[in-house]
Amino acid sequence: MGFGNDFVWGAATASYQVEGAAYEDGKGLQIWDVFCKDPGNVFEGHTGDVACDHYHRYAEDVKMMKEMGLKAYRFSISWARIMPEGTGKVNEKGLAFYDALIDSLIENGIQPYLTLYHWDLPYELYKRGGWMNPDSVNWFAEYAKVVVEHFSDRVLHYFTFNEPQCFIGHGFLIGEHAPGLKCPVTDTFLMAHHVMMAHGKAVQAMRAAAKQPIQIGYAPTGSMAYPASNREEDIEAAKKVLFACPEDIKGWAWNVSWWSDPVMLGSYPEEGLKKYEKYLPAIKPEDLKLMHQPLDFYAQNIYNGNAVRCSEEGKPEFVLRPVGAPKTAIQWPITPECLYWGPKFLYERYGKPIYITENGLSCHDAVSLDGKVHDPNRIDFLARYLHYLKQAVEDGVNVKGYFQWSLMDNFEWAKGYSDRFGLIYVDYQTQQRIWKDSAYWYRDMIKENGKNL
Ligand code: IFM
Repeated sequence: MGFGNDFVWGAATASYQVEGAAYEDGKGLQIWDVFCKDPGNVFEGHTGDVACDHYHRYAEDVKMMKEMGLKAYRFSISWARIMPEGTGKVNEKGLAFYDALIDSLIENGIQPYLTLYHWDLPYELYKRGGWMNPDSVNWFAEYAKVVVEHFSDRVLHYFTFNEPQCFIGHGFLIGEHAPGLKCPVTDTFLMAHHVMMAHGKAVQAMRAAAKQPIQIGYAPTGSMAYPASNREEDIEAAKKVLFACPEDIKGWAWNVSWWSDPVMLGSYPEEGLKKYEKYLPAIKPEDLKLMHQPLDFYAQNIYNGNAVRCSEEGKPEFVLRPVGAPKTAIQWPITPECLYWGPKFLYERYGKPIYITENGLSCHDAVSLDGKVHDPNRIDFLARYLHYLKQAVEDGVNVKGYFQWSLMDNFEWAKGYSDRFGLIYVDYQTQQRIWKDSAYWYRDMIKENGKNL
């Protein structure tokens, strides 16, 4: 068995992390353009002004994707590039860039998978209150309509939001990401409510505007939980933890069920409604109805997880990782099991085909004396994680595709260029792309459709 012949092997990026051309061709400002200007916000004052210069080098990048055998490329649209003020006027030059990228992908046999929002809120909308403003629901739907009207003759797969956990949690609660605010918890629940309504309204607008049937999903993230053993009690304990609502209120956004239940099931989780009661906005039945639009698939970004067991008292408890357990350069734990149990639990709960829309790691990559980039740790990571994903598929989890994060090294938000997540190494001084060993490994793995995993 294993992966079906139609399994979608891909790689992902996001607009601000790779495009550059931050002030070109009529693009409007977005919150990261502004945030990066202030000393101290981003590692060593890095910005995404140039990033990987994908805006000018997309043709070369698509060529690499083809050589790698990618079936699909997941990228995001910069909202402010095509609607400089967020609403109203459309910037034809912005559309032209994505037209050229999409056409080039299709000519090379690579399916475009388009994310509407990967964290770069137009600055003009931020000035109007951003996600705090109830009008944000309509702004996002208007933008979604423009995108689908224009691209749905060629693009069939869409994601509304990428990782709402991060852009609300890191951006508006902890303040480590743009726009760098530490808002009251109450405000962040209101923003989350609007984001999920915006998702729903956008889905309606997209279906109405589509020139042919399109497929739409949603791409949240979260730490997975996996059982410490195959005991039934441990499996149940892990599942409980995965969908639990965190106690730590400042960490509430790091939550799977709060962000996914309304969208996938039409209700907020009971546990969260009780726990977070004093912070919540008025929740109207029609809001939940709007959030809960029929979707074609569920997507999840999965990087790591925690082992959980059932304690002697019958309660879920985390199992400490052994001293010296492996971790990535960015200090995230390496826990391949999460790519079996995460999709399995999510599929059981939400019942939709699943895409893994991000998975990967940063390594301390460097060009060696032989001019190559040797990254055995990335190959080992991928082999282990994909082995578990394959098992999930074999056990009946309907996984449609997998997108490696990331196609190439890029701007890692507050960490600037200090963390390298790519299959392709980018020399930021010359913009030279160098295939890491893992890129060749990924190419070969795709060629054999994961048979040797
Ligand atoms: O680079 C990010 C991406 O933008 C969102 N998901 C996690 C990646 C690695 O941190």
